Amino acid sequence: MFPSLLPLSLLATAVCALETALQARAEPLLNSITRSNSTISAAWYTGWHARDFPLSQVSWSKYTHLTYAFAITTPDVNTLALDISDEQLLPQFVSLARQHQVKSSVSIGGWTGSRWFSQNVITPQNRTAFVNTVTNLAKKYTLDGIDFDWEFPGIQGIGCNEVDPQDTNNFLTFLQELRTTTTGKKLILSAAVSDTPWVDATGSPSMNVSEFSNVLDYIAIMNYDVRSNPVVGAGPASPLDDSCAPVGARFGSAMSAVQTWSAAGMPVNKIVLGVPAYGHSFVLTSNPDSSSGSTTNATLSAYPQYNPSLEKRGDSWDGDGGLDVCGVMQGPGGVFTYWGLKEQGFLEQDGSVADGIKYRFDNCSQTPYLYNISTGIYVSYENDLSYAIKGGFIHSAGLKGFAIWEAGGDSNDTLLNSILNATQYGGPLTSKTQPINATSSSPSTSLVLEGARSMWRYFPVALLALRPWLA
Ligand SMILES: *[C@@H]1O[C@H](CO)[C@@H](O)[C@H](O)[C@H]1NC(C)=O
Ligand SMILES: *[C@@H]1O[C@H](CO)[C@@H](O)[C@H](O)[C@H]1NC(C)=O
Ligand SMILES: *[C@@H]1O[C@H](CO)[C@@H](O)[C@H](O)[C@H]1NC(C)=O
Ligand SMILES: *[C@@H]1O[C@H](CO)[C@@H](O)[C@H](O)[C@H]1NC(C)=O
Ligand SMILES: *[C@@H]1O[C@H](CO)[C@@H](O)[C@H](O)[C@H]1NC(C)=O
Ligand SMILES: *[C@@H]1O[C@H](CO)[C@@H](O)[C@H](O)[C@H]1NC(C)=O
Ligand SMILES: *[C@@H]1O[C@H](CO)[C@@H](O)[C@H](O)[C@H]1NC(C)=O
Ligand SMILES: *[C@@H]1O[C@H](CO)[C@@H](O)[C@H](O)[C@H]1NC(C)=O
Ligand SMILES: CC(=O)N[C@H]1CO[C@H](CO)[C@@H](O)[C@@H]1O
Repeated sequence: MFPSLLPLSLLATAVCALETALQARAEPLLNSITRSNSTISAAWYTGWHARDFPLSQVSWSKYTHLTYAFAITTPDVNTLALDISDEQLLPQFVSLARQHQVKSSVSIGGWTGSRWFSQNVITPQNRTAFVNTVTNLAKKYTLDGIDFDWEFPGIQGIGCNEVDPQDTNNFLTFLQELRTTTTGKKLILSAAVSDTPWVDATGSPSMNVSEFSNVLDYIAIMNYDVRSNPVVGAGPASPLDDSCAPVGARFGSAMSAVQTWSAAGMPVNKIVLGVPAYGHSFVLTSNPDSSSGSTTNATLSAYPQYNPSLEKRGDSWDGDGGLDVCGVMQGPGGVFTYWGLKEQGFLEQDGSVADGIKYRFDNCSQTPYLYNISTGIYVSYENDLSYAIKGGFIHSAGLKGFAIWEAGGDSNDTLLNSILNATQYGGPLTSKTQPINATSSSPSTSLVLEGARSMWRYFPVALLALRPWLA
């Protein structure tokens, strides 16, 4: 009996190894990628896209945090508004998140929902009332966190927000008070921010935000919707770097944003990089292909001339335009989600560039562009490569992680897998992914105004809005 045991156990070992090998082959490495406990992998989930992107399609195991958008501010400091459909969906969102050990937050504000932040925090009485309103929301839905997406303290956003020079100070005082409450102590508090710090009472980016870092768990820098300059040409909407961009086209980048925020006292390990799962399109006014028909990508110009007052509808999530919450008529957003680029024929199902579409990877911004020469449509977007490079930057700069706007924009987890892997293990080596030093001069106010804007992303009605980056 005994001698036969050895061969049997060897056989078992061999079968086991074979099974493992087969599994590895059957299951691509990408599918084995999961979240890490040491970095944040986050995304916003939008209630208004729930029909097309139901909760069941969320890749819960790859996220550490998911944020439901949005609860919006109202003229009544005692009320934060949720759509009726959100009131129904939010409990399911929270429950699914909990089942998957994902932290759930609700984001307050957004491009169209920030109108009343200012007066909600403007006096001690209102701050106390608003602290109550926020903690009640958290308790009602048993949330792990609250995300503040005030666009923007001290700066007019969509056009009809209440704004006060003391907004940033009042916001801080409000957060400090929130932290003194039993509920507020336990909440994960985050803020979605632009490429430059909130402005101080003089309207300049704050030079010292260290007090915010004491009350917030992290900030998510919205390095997207970065505008283009019609004089220079259509550029990247989410550049990793812009120090190498043409003069007149430097409106903020992931690297400049991290430098500026950390120089103002926000520790890099409290900075999450916000990344877009969508691209912006432009209608070109000249052929960017100087080779007239040759297949060489390299002849495509990086900053083609475009018509700043013309925007065509992007994918099926993009709107045709209409009145925004301020009553101003807006055209279509010209926005394509990553899957929308497949839907609209720019990309193949596997993410490769479709026949007849031209592709360029910009080595300054480290982002790709697509061109349909026959329609003159140019799209600045994100792919697995630009996401891997951004993930590599997060890794080498020691940031806290990433947050994707929005979970439903990805396709087959291509973008998510790429940034998740690179955030944990490092990205492709480029000159852009080296650690950066947090020493930066103070940016100009215009940079804030022109930098990462939020626009269309927020709320159904916001889908109608936009194009302010053209302003
Ligand atoms: C991550 O954290 C979860 C929950 O705290 C724990 O169950 C799991 O073992 C951790 N995973 C790793 C790889 O540390
Ligand atoms: C405080 O909140 C109330 C109720 O929401 C609002 O009517 C009032 O205008 C706010 N106070 C200020 C000074 O804005
Ligand atoms: C920033 O503000 C904090 C708290 O007020 C203070 O302790 C710190 O010295 C300030 N940092 C700089 C560089 O001024
Ligand atoms: C153009 O870019 C596409 C997409 O990356 C690539 O497949 C193709 O090989 C490139 N063509 C040339 C001539 O470099
Ligand atoms: C480019 O646009 C034209 C006109 O809309 C369209 O017919 C064509 O299919 C597009 N090309 C690709 C590769 O999608
Ligand atoms: C981009 O590539 C061009 C051509 O290879 C090179 O001259 C330029 O220095 C590169 N720029 C950056 C920022 O790496
Ligand atoms: C993950 O990142 C490592 C390091 O950059 C790379 O070698 C590997 O190919 C990546 N894996 C996947 C599945 O993308
Ligand atoms: C960053 O700082 C280190 C140490 O202060 C210095 O040696 C290095 O040259 C700096 N790197 C850059 C890119 O400025
Ligand atoms: C390459 C790949 O796996 N593509 C799939 C992505 O997902 C869609 C549906 O969600 C499939 O149709 C594609 O085949």
